[in-house]
Amino acid sequence: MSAFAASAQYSPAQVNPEFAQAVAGGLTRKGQKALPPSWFYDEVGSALFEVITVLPEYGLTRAEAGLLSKTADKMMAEIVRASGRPALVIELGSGTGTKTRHILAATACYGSVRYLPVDISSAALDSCVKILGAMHNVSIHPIESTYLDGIDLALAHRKAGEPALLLFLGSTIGNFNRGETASFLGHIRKRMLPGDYLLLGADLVKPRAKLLSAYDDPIGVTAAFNLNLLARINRELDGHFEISQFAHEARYNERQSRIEMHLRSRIAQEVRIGELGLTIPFSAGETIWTESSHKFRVEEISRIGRRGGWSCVRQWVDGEWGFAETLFQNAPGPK
Ligand code: AVI
Repeated sequence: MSAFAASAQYSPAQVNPEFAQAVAGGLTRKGQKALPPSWFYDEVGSALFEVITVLPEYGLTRAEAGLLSKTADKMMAEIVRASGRPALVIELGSGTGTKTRHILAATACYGSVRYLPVDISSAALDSCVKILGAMHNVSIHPIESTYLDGIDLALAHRKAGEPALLLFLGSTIGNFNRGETASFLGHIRKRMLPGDYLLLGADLVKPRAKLLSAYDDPIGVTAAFNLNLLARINRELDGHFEISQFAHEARYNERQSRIEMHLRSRIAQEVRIGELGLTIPFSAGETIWTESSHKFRVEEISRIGRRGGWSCVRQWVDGEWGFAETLFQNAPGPK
């Protein structure tokens, strides 16, 4: 692609100041260049992620959907018996909400439900409304926001005495730094009331080869998902990345039990980003770290929740792929 072709797609009307700031900060920092994974999900990235979820090598989403379809009715009966019907279901990083259907259907059996998906991607929220919009007894109120602000906005919909159920599915918790997970769950809990629930989906540690093919699939969908971040910079920030001069790379860090995704510069090059007024130098082989995807042990998940102040109610495990769904409650007690 020529520099002209790269900037020809650029549309100045699209500049998002937070994206501009994240790119400028991540590409000019000393040492390892990095971009936060939350910026993967523009319209193209969200569509590519949907394709990833049906790849034979990426069993995560299928495993979670299978677990939820088997357990949602029993889980909801247990919640209703203990605390009453959760008329408010909030989901963080909802994506298109496909796997959420099982939970909503089980909840809607007991009466009407207000479903509040929270996502920073308007594209993901649009398809969530399309996919789940026609469910019986379910009204959808999408919230385009970061997670913590989104929870506050969503909880403003609570009527007195209603328990809320917060969903954090798809192992998005794995995209946080390990040191931040317990404190993030603690920040969530402090926003909620005693008796509220959290359902957390987390991918489990599994053999290196299985993980590497899940994050470096043979037909290159994950590579396209990763490289789209550079294409997004071209489109939205007048970037001049030659996409073919970067390669997708997935590494497994055994010590940290995490997949690390990088974009490797194939040559020494300089890349101009017009909207930022920056020219970014790359040495041959240098990488931009774009995502960490942590994998957990079952007992580690309940421990992290407890460190965030939650009580573990129950866990369900899919042993075939290796995925766990954990139901926590914000038990009454000291805040
Ligand atoms: C959204 N998140 C949990 C996915 C994951 O597995 O970490 C994103 C993803 N990255 C590459 N493939 C899928």
